[in-house]
Amino acid sequence: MRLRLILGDQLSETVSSLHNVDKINDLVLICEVHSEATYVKHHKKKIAFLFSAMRHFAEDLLNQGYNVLYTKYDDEANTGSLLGEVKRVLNIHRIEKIILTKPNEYRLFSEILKWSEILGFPVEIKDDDRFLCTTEDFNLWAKERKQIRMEFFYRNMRRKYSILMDGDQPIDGQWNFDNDNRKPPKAGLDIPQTYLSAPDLITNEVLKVVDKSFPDHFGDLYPFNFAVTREQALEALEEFISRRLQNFGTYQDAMVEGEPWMFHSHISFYLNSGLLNPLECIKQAEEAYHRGFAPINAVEGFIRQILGWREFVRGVYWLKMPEYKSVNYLEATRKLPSFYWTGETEMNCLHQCVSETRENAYAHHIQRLMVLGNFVLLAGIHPDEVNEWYLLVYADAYEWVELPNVTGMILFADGGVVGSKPYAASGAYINKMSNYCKKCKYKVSEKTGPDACPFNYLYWDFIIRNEKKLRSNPRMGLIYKNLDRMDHEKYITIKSDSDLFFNKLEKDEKV
Ligand code: FAD
Ligand code: DLZ
Ligand code: SF4
Repeated sequence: MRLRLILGDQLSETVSSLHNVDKINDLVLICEVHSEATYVKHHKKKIAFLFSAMRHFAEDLLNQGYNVLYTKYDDEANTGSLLGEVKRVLNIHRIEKIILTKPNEYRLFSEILKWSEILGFPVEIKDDDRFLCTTEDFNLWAKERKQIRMEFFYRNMRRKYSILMDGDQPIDGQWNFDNDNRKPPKAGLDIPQTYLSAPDLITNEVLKVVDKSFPDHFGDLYPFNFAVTREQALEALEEFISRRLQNFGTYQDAMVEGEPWMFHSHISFYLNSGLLNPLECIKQAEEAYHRGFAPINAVEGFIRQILGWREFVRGVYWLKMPEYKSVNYLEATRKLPSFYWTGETEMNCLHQCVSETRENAYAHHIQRLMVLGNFVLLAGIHPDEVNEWYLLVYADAYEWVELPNVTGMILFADGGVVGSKPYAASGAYINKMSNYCKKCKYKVSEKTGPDACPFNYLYWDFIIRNEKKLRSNPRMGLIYKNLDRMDHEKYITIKSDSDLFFNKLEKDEKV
């Protein structure tokens, strides 16, 4: 009898830990445990989503004749840790071997590597083949290059999987159609509602447990409408393809007050937990293009996120860990302001994005990157503080995907592994891509002074503060030329406005 342990983000029947399973004799173990639910104080919706999806997945396996052992969070005998639960099974059943798929976080992977010695038992860790690029292939690809760039990795992946290809050339003659994408929102945009699923009995039971057991965790638990089964996740994907994909590219970077979902797919929760697999999402989008249902700029843009970015950041994570967790290239030191938890700030863009994050355990990419991310970059918040926040507030967050996006993409703390330059921007970018500034106390058109948009002076303060590290970056040359041309008085005002702002942050005064 072999014990097949399945983790909360491994909810795929095709997961490698179930390969060659003997349904009658093998035992499948799935457990809700305190250690995984609290290694950071995950958003309540994230815990509810995973517990409910785990329970539904276990039920599905049971119905198919698997031998499933399931530990509920509030079971009296629950030891609270994965190792404790495995020990409990070993004490009762005659197990020859433990089999599991490699955890997607270094933290848990390194713990489990010790299990065999602790337990005196064989533990087989299989690769996670739900990804489209193995870590070995990624490492080989990276080793051959002085600099790794997503765009070239993505082209290889397009070729490898023959996605949107015409022989060995990209369909429609281009790899990338971003020139047609990323338009500002226009008034009166008709944005479809995201997929909503009504909680069933299992989900309602989970919601009660989460409500009772995690009162001090961030976020609103209700309303809860996530998909929690593979069938529902497939419906969510189908809804995206039929209702939002057409506009995905055009409005990929647009932000509208009160519209948290825009034309994005909202499938990251399902992809990262295993309810959906990446290739089926890519194929469905590709098929929509071939049917003439969605334009190439939308389909290519969407596919690039999954075949390109998602696989790329996972590759970077395993290539660079564990050192990657402690890099701080720009030597940022500040604490995360309290308004990242409360939403209480006069800066309307941040108020909107934090509030939506609290309500939905979701924010779309450009909110994460250019509002929430831009601010922590410009303000010089320490990477540990920022990483912890991003890891706990989003229902799709696991370190393998969160860390490279935060440390690499938004903070430039890796000195240029993920991105070639920091994504720093002034208020003008947010004003162009959203309607947030219209209702803001600050004036985006003012560069300095008490009414000026803080992003405007903080942007230059960031450029000045990090001159030693960034001036030699060829992609920053123009910006430093502009700094050289800046008149002295403006330079001094930028510094004093920024100091004033940072003083307020330090004293936790409302900004
Ligand atoms: P869509 O915009 O519809 O994109 C489709 C899919 O592409 C996503 O579901 C996701 O699987 C993939 N994708 C898109 N961009 C990225 C990216 N940069 N990296 C990896 N995959 C990507 N994504 C997570 O899944 N988990 C995280 O913890 C996470 N943290 C992030 C932190 C920051 C600071 C930033 C800038 C981005 C982060 N992302 C993360 C990437 C991206 O923002 C989310 O994947 C996306 O917003 C999820 O919403 P969606 O499913 O509607 O995505
Ligand atoms: C995120 C999470 C949570 C909240 N709870 C559990 C759990 O109770 N049991 C479990 O097996 N997994 C859980 N997970 C997912 C794990 O944290 C995830 O498998 C690792 O972080 C590796 O990615
Ligand atoms: Fe954000 Fe500045 Fe616009 Fe206010 S004015 S919403 S702070 S970008």
